[in-house]
Amino acid sequence: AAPVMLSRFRGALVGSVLGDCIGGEFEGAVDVPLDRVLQHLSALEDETRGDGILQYSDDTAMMRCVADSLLTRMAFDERDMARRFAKEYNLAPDRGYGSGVIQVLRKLASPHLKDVFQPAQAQFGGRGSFGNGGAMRAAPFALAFRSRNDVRKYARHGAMLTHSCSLGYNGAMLQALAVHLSLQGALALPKEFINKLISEMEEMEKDETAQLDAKALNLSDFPYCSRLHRVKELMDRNGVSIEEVISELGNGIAALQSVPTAIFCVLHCLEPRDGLPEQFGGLERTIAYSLALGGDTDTIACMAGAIAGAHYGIDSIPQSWQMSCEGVAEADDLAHRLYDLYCLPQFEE
Ligand code: R7I
Ligand code: MG
Ligand code: MG
Repeated sequence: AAPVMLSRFRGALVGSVLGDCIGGEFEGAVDVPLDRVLQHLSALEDETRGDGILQYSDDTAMMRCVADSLLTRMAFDERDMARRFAKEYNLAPDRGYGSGVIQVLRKLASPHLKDVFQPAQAQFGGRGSFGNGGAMRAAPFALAFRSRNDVRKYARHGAMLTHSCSLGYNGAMLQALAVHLSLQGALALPKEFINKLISEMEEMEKDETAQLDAKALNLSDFPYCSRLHRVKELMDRNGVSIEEVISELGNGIAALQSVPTAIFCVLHCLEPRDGLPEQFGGLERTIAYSLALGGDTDTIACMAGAIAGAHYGIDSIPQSWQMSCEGVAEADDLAHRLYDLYCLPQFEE
């Protein structure tokens, strides 16, 4: 039976934290043999290691700021969200933040700052960051807002607090929309799911700024659309190798090289796959597969975990995995509260 909505909400945020914590092991690794991934995952069943042994990184730290802000303000409030990012960074600066974004976070801490979007705009010679830091924390926007328009709009604004390049915030919108569709059960029809994402991104990438950024960065006109078309081709292909996925989609720290990749991981793992344990459910397969790609594993697994968790629900996540990761109980609590907010009629608008 399809999971109920609350279970999907919990699956999305817990799945995201799990991907971050479990994926941290291989972040930056070039070659990750599947054996090593499976070894790492089976070690999670060892109860003698202690609870919450795998720590979360900036991905989860910032996701929690997004959720806390939306819950406290019961709306998107850019100043409040910016303040939470800065405060969180100041309290725990060693969570593995991107080397550029820490400058933004320091500036956001200033009480004299008038425009909270300005520090992000000053990044990388004025174009802004195209890193995946906006996308990695985008899931709560899909849980807080019902209308697709709001999910789009606020996921974009939320990302722009640190990522003002269109490649950065469009990646965040794509991730939030993937979670939004998954919550609604759209992954039951994988082809339609990817087609919907492609048509969403066509609208976004028509935008003049997006076109200019793509040109300036020597990319094709519709960079996200073209990656999503590759995702679709790879879905149809039999026996696609890890090497092909990496060369077609990427596994890097840029949003363009990781958001479509995370979406592919979810789609590819809807079915059992050779090399992955038979007893694994879909969410376990998705996280295992994301890790095997190497590169930005914590973030790709975090984004894939959010989309997959929204599809399979909380009951698909092994207790031993939940016990092994820091911050699972807090993520589960945020999911419950976002669900209550989502159910409020006055927040629907
Ligand atoms: O995007 P961001 O928050 O980093 C997120 C990643 C995730 O993998 C986390 O798990 C964490 O490890 O970091 O941080 P940014 O500093 O904005 O971007 C990340 C990196 O992308 C930067 O440090 C740059 O190396 C690169 N980058 C760019 N390089 C050149 N020109 C991002 N934008 C640009 C650019 O415009
Ligand atoms: Mg990280
Ligand atoms: Mg990362």
